[in-house]
Amino acid sequence: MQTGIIGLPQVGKTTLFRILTKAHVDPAKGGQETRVGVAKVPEPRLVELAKLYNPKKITYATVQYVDLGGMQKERMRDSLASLREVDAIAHVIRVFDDPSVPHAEGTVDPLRDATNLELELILSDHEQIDKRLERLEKDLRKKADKQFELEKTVLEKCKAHLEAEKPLRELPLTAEERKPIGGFLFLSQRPMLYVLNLGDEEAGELDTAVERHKLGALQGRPNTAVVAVCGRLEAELAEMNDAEAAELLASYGLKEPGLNRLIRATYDLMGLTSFFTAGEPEVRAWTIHKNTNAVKAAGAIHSDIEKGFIRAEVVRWNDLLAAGSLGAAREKAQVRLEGKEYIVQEGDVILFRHSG
Ligand SMILES: Nc1nc2c(ncn2[C@@H]2O[C@H](COP(=O)(O)OP(=O)(O)OP(=O)(O)O)[C@@H](O)[C@H]2O)c(=O)[nH]1
Ligand SMILES: [Mg+2]
Repeated sequence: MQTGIIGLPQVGKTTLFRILTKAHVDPAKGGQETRVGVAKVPEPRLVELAKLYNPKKITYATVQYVDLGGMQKERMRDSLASLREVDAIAHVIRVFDDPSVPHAEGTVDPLRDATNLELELILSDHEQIDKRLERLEKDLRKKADKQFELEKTVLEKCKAHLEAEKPLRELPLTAEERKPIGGFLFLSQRPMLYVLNLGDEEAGELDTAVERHKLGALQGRPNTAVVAVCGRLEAELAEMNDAEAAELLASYGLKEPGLNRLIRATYDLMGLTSFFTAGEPEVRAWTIHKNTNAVKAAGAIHSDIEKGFIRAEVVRWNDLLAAGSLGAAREKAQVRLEGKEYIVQEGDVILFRHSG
């Protein structure tokens, strides 16, 4: 699962990418190159669980980010084409004011930038739908076909939605409607994370950034999330040791880096969630799609465990912590035996029993 980082030139994409993925980025390479990196999903509960097991290893869940470079007007088409590969989009929007950093549009106007880029996605999908509809109509004139009829109906519904300048991620579709258009990689259908890149001076007021900058229009929409970060400040944090970073955060009245919230928001938008496994060798978070059943979740660990699945022993992470060990949790009847169809819940600690 990949999230593509996009935005106008010089809004702070690479700064964010670098700190998200702790990647070393050669500044001399400029803004045009695509970079892929992996970010750890912050999970304080893993550290808590590790206190029970003293494991050799703690393994975090990860998400991949792709820095797609700036969306210059003249190469918009190329930029959009590379977006088809990603599962979600993080649009970095410049809110910080800094005369030494040039702005592609001349002035800082976050809502304008968000709206304009959204329109590009909408136009690209509209064009793709128009082409497909033309083709479908031709084929349907030659011979009736139920599948094609259904596809046409759904595409027309999508088209009307796009013509109202609304992205497809906000169009509710039934499972049946989704099927015939599943093969199209519509851009405006991707979950969208708006990343507001604020100036350092706003670090203490991240929670109210949306209101202060009158960006309420971006919030509360389906398959969309908004997070505020201070890109440059976060970059400074990333260079410090833990104690220094904690001190700087505290001086701004912050408990954790904004990046943690950003990564969690991405994870959530992509419909992902985690369960844990815990033992002496390793305490680990595993990534699954929400609403995954136990046998499929076992497959996230190893296909052999999925194949030989007998049952899952499941305990809530906080019950396990409070009990102090799996044995103690069993005695308190907090460990449930679940079968293949059990829907794994966020924060479950699972021990899979399997044959082979
Ligand atoms: N004042 C201020 N400057 C920032 C902030 N975030 C990034 N910058 C600066 O803005 C400039 C561009 O940052 P990048 O991260 O390279 O931006 P980009 O979006 O990757 O740029 P391109 O790849 O060229 O499109 C750099 O000089 C950063 O130091 C911020 O929060 N505040
Ligand atoms: Mg860049």
